[in-house]
Amino acid sequence: MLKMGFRWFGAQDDPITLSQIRQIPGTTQVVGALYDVPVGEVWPLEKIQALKKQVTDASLSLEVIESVNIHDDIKIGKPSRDRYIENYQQTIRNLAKCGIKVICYNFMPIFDWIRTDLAYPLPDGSTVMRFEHQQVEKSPEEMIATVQNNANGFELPGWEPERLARVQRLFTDYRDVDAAKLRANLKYFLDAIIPVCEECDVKMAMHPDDPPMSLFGLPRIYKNRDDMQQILAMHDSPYNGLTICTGSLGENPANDLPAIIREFVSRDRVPFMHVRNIKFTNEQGDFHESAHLSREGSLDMVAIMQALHEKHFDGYIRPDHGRNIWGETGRPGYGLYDRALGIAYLNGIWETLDHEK
Ligand SMILES: [Mn+2]
Repeated sequence: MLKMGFRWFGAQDDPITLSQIRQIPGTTQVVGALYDVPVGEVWPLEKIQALKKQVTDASLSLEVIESVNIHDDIKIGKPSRDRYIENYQQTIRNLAKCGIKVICYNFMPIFDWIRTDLAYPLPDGSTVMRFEHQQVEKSPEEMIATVQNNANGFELPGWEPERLARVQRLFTDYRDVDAAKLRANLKYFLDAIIPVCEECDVKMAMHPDDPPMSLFGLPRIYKNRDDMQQILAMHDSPYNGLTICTGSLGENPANDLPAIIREFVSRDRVPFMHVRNIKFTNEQGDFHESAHLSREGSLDMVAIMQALHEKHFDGYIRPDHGRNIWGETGRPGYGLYDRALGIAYLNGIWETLDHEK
């Protein structure tokens, strides 16, 4: 059985309710987070307990957190990082007390993920997020302005306005951080937190860089199979794990997703999967997101699920960004309907694979 989950942004910020999530067939997990704790501060136990209670009162489980974001000082390697790492350790302990098993995080400088259009219309009238290489040739500020004007009034995860206001200063801070330095800073972080994870039985699951390529001169260190190997080797423990996001890694057509899944799932280092499709629109690798169904995009979703099935994947999984459809005015990529359709589809593939066995 897949431990199927649905990302939820909390009662304050998400127009989708827990009772709606509860009604999606085969969905038992909520993938949640606290959104009102500033990056770098300790997540208070009472607040996590309150979130946990909301979710369990709705007959759902909360075992995966996405994300506990990492303060830029840790990624840059400033002396102040030690204080933020101590806070992170305490957050892990507090989450463990509430039964959290997996923490998804990313190690991307400045930008959490980048799209150049958040509501690109498809011929069927739905809207999706899109990425055009030409757009990122602009200045970061111009790109941010484009993206924010198009977010339907929602604040996007990792794109907090107060953080983006400091974007110019962040670029200066990251000036001397190349890929080698960023890797060294990740290792420093992992060496400090993985022993706490082992003690608390909480697995870390790093999310790939999205898109998996360097933009605006910023380094990217989780782009492909070799990067994954390096991250795992930095601190060899089953608690130092990876999120495989088929959309993010799939944005580079050179990434062989079924092979990557087979390799790292059989090593038991993939506690969390994000499964979504994307569609390439030209030779330059511009793409837009799509419905999960294989023929709506460029990825072979059956081959992806087959690889997971073959390696007896028993971790947590969720559909990822969907289209905005049926008149829903939700957060770009995170509407109810298309992600629910995604779950039905992924569960259908899985059930078929179970039967064939
Ligand atoms: Mn993802």
